[in-house]
Amino acid sequence: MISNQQVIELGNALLLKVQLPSQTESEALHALEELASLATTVGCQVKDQIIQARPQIHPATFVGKGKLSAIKEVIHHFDINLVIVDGTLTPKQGKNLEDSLKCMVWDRTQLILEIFGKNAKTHEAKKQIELARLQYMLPRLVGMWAHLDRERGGIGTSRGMGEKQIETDRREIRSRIAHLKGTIKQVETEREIQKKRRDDCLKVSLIGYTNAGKSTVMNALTESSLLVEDKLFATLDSTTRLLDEKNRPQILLSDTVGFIKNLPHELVASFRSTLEVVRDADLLFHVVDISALDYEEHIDTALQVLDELGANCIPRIMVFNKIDRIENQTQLFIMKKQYPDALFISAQSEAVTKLREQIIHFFDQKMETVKICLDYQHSYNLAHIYEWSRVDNINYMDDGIHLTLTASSDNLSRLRHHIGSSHFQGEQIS
Ligand SMILES: Nc1nc2c(ncn2[C@@H]2O[C@H](COP(=O)(O)OP(=O)(O)OP(=O)(O)O)[C@@H](O)[C@H]2O)c(=O)[nH]1
Ligand SMILES: [Mg+2]
Repeated sequence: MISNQQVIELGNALLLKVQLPSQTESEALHALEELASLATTVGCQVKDQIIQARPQIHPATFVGKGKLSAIKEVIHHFDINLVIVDGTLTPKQGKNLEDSLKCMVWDRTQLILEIFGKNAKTHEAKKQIELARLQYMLPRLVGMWAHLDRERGGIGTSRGMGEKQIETDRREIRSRIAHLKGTIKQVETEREIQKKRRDDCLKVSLIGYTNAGKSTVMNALTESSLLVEDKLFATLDSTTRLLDEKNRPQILLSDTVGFIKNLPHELVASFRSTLEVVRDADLLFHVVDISALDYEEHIDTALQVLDELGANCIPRIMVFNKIDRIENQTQLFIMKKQYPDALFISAQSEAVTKLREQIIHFFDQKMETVKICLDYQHSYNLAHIYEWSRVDNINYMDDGIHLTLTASSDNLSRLRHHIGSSHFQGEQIS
């Protein structure tokens, strides 16, 4: 029923951009570079790109009408199958462009949705993408079925087949959307239960622009083998692993979906639950690809997304990655001055393990060390003590078990509540 779910042969692509007066030429070129990376990720071969400087987006055809014939020539010359527009097309613009260019036209949103669709691995991610796609498609059905009416004598003469088909599709899509929302809600509830189980642990999330190297860092720190690719949106699900077997309380590290500027709002909504792990973190590692030309824009985008997620108050450590790609040592020196608290690493080198020490150090600073005396009657509480704190010293004396332990203030409150504050000797060591 839905043409968008068919496997589409993606061949030669042409990129199209309108440069508005608010944008410089180099900004426009950067935006097209990113669009080209997205297009390559989805499997297209980018043959050419066209930038048109205009005071505003044309309401009917996105680019100026006069530009269409030049675009048609390029389509013909390079045998283009797909035109990709940098921006969001209204349903009307999309339809008009396809009609005029006689070629498939996508906007940036559809391109990103396509990548997400290709890369989704888990059941949950697949449902989230399907939901985002259907929401995107709902107002665009008119364009998809118009050919049925054209074939049967044109729109407007009578209620055509296409129009009826649209109504059927709309109904089906709406009911599918409702079903998907229900399924996703259920997964969220399950996640909520898991979250409660993890409340005893300290949580660190790796966040940052897509392709910054988050999964590479995750693999190095947790000896995992998550997919790492020089492509955008290799990761679509959050993965959580134990950082260090021995550390108490336990520290969990999560890898998350990468951010991108102007993330389609359909996807922001769908991925809100996947990104819950970010909102729930005690510490964020903000990974930045230092070799990206527009890394500052990447930083801003990440900060905006954190803001939208309500995660901007969580302590954050900047991690500038891929320093092996920086030849100009002066640039590195200046950046270190500019970001004195940041870490500069190459996730592909051994030195990445220093991040683990940084994480442990960060939490250690927030820990308190206390002494307690547990009488033998209450020794069954030792299991909780070992689970929620780090036992620095333990002595079995005549009057009970003397312990020196270090834990976060949350876990200490929990222990006080659990085993009774009378066991705490009141002496706080640090
Ligand atoms: N030269 C260099 N390449 C790196 C480094 N870290 C990661 N990469 C490469 O950068 C690309 C992206 O790495 P990933 O770890 O997949 O990046 P990510 O942030 O998880 O990306 P998404 O999941 O797609 O958002 C891969 O080709 C990595 O091999 C590094 O320190 N130096
Ligand atoms: Mg990744």
